[in-house]
Amino acid sequence: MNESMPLKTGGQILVDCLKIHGVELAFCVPGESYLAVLDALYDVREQMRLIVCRQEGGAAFMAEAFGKLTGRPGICFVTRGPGATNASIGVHTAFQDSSPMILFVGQVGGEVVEREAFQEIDYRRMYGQMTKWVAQIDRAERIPEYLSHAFHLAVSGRPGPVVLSLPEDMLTTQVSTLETRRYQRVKPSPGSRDLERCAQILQNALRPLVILGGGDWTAQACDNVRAFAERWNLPVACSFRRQDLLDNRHRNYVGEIGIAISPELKKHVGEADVILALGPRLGEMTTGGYTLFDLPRPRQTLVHVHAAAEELGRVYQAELMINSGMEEFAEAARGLDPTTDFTWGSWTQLLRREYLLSLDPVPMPGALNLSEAVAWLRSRLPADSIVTNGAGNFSGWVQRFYQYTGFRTQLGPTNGAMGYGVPAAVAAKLAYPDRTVVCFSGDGDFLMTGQELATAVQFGAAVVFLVVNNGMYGTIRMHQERDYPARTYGTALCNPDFAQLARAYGAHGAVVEKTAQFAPAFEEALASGSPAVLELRIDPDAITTRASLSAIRENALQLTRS
Ligand SMILES: Cc1ncc(C[n+]2csc(CCOP(=O)(O)OP(=O)(O)O)c2C)c(N)n1
Ligand SMILES: [Mg+2]
Repeated sequence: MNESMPLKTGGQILVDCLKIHGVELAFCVPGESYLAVLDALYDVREQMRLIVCRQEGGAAFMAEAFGKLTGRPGICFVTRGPGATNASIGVHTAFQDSSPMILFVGQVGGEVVEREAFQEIDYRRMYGQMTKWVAQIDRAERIPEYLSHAFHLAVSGRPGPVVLSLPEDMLTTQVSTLETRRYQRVKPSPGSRDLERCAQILQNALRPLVILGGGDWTAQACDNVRAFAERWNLPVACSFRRQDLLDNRHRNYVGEIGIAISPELKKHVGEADVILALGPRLGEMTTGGYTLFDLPRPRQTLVHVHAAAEELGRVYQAELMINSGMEEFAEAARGLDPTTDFTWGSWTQLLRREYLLSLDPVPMPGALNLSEAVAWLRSRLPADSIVTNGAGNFSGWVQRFYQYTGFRTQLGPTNGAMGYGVPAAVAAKLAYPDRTVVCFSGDGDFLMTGQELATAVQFGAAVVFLVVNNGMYGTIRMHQERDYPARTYGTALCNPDFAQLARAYGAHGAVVEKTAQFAPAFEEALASGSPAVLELRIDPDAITTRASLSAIRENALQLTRS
């Protein structure tokens, strides 16, 4: 039964609602526009930890990473105009990565609204295309209703971000409200006829391939999919930066279908006769820029399962489309039994064998070989470690040579947002202090959010940050050499001394220049018990795991000559 509550400020009501919805951790950069919320957070400081960050981009990335990691909406508070614009990168990431998140933004009071008052922005227009919902709470007594809708929306269907704008006068008004209940996760389940069809399509397959992806997963769903893959002996690939949906050490895991898909796996995708896509949108990164599968009807029999009905049939017209939550589908799939023996045992084995071969370290220009360093980490890191990365070519080394060990051991931006790795790692360490957290950044990437090292030090988030330094925005340089060879421009970087920079923040810092130095330097970083930065100085020629920069340039020059 609803009960009327005593008089409280809008700020207090909002924080009461966060408590009811189970929020224990929130990220912010403060602003005078939401002082009333900060004041209410002061009262619950023992139950709800507030992490104060150095830039709203960092705070929003942390909230996104928390949402991605836990499946519960990551909470972020930022101030008006400049705060909101800084935070937008995290919101965009949550949108493209399908991560539940709620961003609260301060707003000018009703008495001055629409005058372009100080720092005023209409958030509905600003955030319209990168959120599931943007709204402004104009009446404090309706805060519980808005928050209930925000939490439900953030996790429903395809999870994603919600932005709620908080006019200053609304936050200080005293009102009484009705009680609210905690949100629930509500998802569609697959119908029995769909499941039968799915089993039938699989049963008739010669060379099936499963692709796991998207953002609606839980540990339980991953475990059920593992059992399903084992029962049917299916080869399982993961989409771009979703490599942790099946333990890569599992005999059915066969690699990543992302921008750096192995040439062998790419060939096998073309040879497959049935594709069972569980969760991915089948977006640009998972389809090699919409070239891996024929448009709009792939040659392969496509079964597409997605939590959002609106993603089904959007680009690819599947033979069978199933609108289901991943947990619901995975549980049902675990119960599917093959009726006769299937014939693709050697196909699964072949794909697995090729994946294992792709893990062997490769030669690399320079004295520090990243494939060797990552191969060492693979055997050194505890199985529940979380490995984060930002965007840039450096991420190719960890994504190829590391073996992610299961659900949410990887945090990477599928929208390619530079600067993601550092704040994501800080959020992961704060959410799971007992797990080892390692962050891979590039030199360009690190300095986009490196100021959150201060947050890591302030809140004791002992992450090991690896900065792969090649003195350039390497990815762009690579594209430059491909398209405009030998005309390097706007991509070179003059970097600080990263180890000294780390020490200035109060973190541990060291430089690694040779492969043999990596293991002892990593052990020392870990043993420091504090946030630690290892600058990994690599040869700029080592641009990808498969080609050198000079070879790319030479190739392009030859093409222009011929
Ligand atoms: C926020 C943001 N800005 C710009 C880009 C475009 N971009 C993609 S990769 C890249 C360079 C990355 O440089 P670095 O971190 O040094 O990694 P490297 O490619 O050198 O390994 C740039 C500028 C982006 N993806 N995200
Ligand atoms: Mg670089």
